[in-house]
Amino acid sequence: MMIDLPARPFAAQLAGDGHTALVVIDMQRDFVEPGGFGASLGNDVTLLHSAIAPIAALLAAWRARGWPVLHTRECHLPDLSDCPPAKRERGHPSLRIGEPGTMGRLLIAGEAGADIIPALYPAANEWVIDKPGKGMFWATGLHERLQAAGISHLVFAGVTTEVCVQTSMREANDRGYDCVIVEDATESYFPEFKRAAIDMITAQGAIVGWCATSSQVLAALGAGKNQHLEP
Ligand code: TIU
Repeated sequence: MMIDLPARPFAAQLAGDGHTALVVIDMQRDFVEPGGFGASLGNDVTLLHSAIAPIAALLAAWRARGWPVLHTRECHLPDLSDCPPAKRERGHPSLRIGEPGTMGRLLIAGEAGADIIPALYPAANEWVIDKPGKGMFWATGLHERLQAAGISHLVFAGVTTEVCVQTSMREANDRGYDCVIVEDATESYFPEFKRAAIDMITAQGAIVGWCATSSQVLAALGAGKNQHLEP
């Protein structure tokens, strides 16, 4: 069963019967809360907060259907053996990956900051993919898991639009998945970069994929407004 979805630049389809996964990228305290990695780079983390309620609504709709949900976390092993020096040494952050912040060591698996924010915390049956890169396929084995689960379509939410969301969506597109980014369920520290990333993704006949709003996705799923949850 295919589900029609009004979208940009033209109508899309989602695969029903659990073949469309909701992908929530890196809604971690380290990006969304003060004192984490995002703040260490000089960013205003409050710019990401408007995505939380739309993501909660999408999670509720997927959970109500028993459809697959996957959450990613950008993080590294405590010994940093999976963190290339080029990544750790880049730029002039106030703290580097692995250094102690107010939520533990920045972007280190198992630390409080690397975990998902409470409002969007994964359910026990949902996939949680720890990824050392910006993209969700590098060094994760995710493609094989998605293939084994029969997942053909991916609906993207999370942060940040032009970094980990865009990288993951491009990687997914190259692996043959049909991808939709949910405009109000993704955010960036740079509003102009969010706009540009979505424009790039959808240009040239949806060259990377489609863009829809959370209301369009929920309506297409028949979820209706009563599925909206407060964060
Ligand atoms: N800095 C920034 O915009 N993003 C990241 O470093 N990672 C993610 O996007 N998750």
